[in-house]
Formats: sequence, structure tokens, C-alpha cells
Amino acid sequence: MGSACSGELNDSNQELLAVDKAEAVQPHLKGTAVSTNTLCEVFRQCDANNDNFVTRIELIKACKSHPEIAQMLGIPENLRDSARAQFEQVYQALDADSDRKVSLDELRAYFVRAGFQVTDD
Ligand SMILES: [Ca+2]
Ligand SMILES: [Ca+2]
Repeated sequence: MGSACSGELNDSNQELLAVDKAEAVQPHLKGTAVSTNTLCEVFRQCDANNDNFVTRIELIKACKSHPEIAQMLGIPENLRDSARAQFEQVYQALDADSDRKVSLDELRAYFVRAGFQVTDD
């Protein structure tokens, strides 16, 4: 585990929508095989400042520059008003412990919950 206290908590966007975390899974992706290595790579691409946590801002930016990541996570590529609610839903599903940042473990757990076959190779 480790030093999770070094991260900053300066998300400017702190509104919390009441959503059902279970709703955010992507049924059409169920059964897709994804390796832990791939998840690590996705996580690194999202974690722009390399602090081992992905914030909302980082995830929004990652989805804009990497449409394939947005697609995997079930996030609309074009995050305009209506899509923001969907983004929030996915982000809160990712952020299982609601500390406003997503760890690699949380990302992995999200994929498992979403029905992906996460392999360890
Ligand atoms: Ca980060
Ligand atoms: Ca978290």
C-alpha cells in the first residue's frame, strides 16, 4: 500500500451527483479480455503528473486525447453538457472509495466489475 498522502486535493470540480455506481458498467464490452499490463498502460496515460492517482481533470484530458481509453471506460469522447453526467457516473464508479482520485487498483476493480476478463500476463 503506501504513501497516499502526498497527493494534492485541488480538484476544482467538486460537485457530487447522486448516482448508482453499479449503473456505469458497459454491457457491450462484457467478456472483453484485457491484461493487467494494458490497464497499467492506460493508467499511466491518464496519470499525467505521475502521482499514481488519476483525477477528474486528468481523466477528462486523457479521454480527449485517447478516444480508445474513453471507449474502454464507457465515457463519451465529446464531453459536453449532457455527457458530463455520464462522465461523472463513470468517474464515481471508478473512484470506489470516493476520495476523488482513482488508483490503479480502483481502475482494475472497475474493469472486473464491468465484466472484462482481466488477465495477469
Ligand atoms: Ca495524477
Ligand atoms: Ca479513490
